Amino acid sequence: MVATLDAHKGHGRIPTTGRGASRQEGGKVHQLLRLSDEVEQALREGRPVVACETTVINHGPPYPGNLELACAIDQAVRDGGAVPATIGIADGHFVVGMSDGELDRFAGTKHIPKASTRDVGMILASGGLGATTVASSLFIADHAGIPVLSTGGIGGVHRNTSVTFDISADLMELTRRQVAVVCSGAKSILDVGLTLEYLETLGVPVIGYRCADFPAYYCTSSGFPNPQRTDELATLAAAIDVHWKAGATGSVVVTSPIEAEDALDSDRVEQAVQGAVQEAERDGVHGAAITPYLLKAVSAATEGRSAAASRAVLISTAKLAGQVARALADRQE
Ligand code: PSU
Ligand code: MN
Repeated sequence: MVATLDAHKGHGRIPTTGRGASRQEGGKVHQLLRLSDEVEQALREGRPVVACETTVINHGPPYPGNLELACAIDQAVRDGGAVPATIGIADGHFVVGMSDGELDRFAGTKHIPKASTRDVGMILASGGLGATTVASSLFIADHAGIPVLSTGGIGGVHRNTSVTFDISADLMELTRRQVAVVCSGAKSILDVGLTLEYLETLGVPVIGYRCADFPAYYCTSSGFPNPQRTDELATLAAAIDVHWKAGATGSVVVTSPIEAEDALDSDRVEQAVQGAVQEAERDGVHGAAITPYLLKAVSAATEGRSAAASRAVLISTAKLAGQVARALADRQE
């Protein structure tokens, strides 16, 4: 059984911050949302919920490894103290919170289209499946009233962007939605320096939790510092909450690196990324296809070690996201 969102109106997350503007637009989007009973109930009771994307599952490790990964991410959110809400598009709806059967469908169906924000209308209308990116998951989480999203690494400014103009929609969506995004920095395939510059331009706070450096997904450091840092969960939750209470309309990025023993060597990853970028150019890969292509190429070049690192990152950020969601919920009591 799934619940529609009507019961959720006016409930759930922190009403004082006024986020989820679309909920005031006649509630039309609510008809498109399909929340699991567990997620709907948790939101109604003001309990912590964490949104998770599905691109990382469908375009991640081969089945059934990706199903096992999705379940491990869910469990990590629970270990952190929150209810996991895996997001995807199916049967003309935004699915928010998946049953085991739905997770299996998203993991086991080959090549579900990667759905960024601009794609959601076509995919909803088609009635087919869509694997949500950070951008579209933010869009949907915000509509559903979920204040925290967990991912491995956000998208950002791609390398060679002066030629390709390729800047992930994840960055723009961070300015439109009020969600705390817990991640291990940005993907190493990107230009991390330019990504940080762009986040500054967009007014998106980037706060390192117990880390000085902005991480680079599989690596503990990108070589760039986090613009801000705190080592206290309560301070982190306060910073996020007050950012919104002050009237800021965008998201907050929280970074936490992969554990040192799971991390890959930065020089080795950089070498692999440079090789992969050249291969992508040679093969004429660009647009939405570039991120999955580069991640796969790096995985091959590191003899699959990046797959294990990616798993470790996703699990550690999911656990912290659960803790952040709980700390945010505690502030509303
Ligand atoms: N993990 C993968 N493949 C992907 C992504 C993650 O194995 O494509 C994603 C994330 O969902 C992220 C998105 O939000 O790529 C960014 O892609 P782009 O640069 O096309 O905006
Ligand atoms: Mn792009």
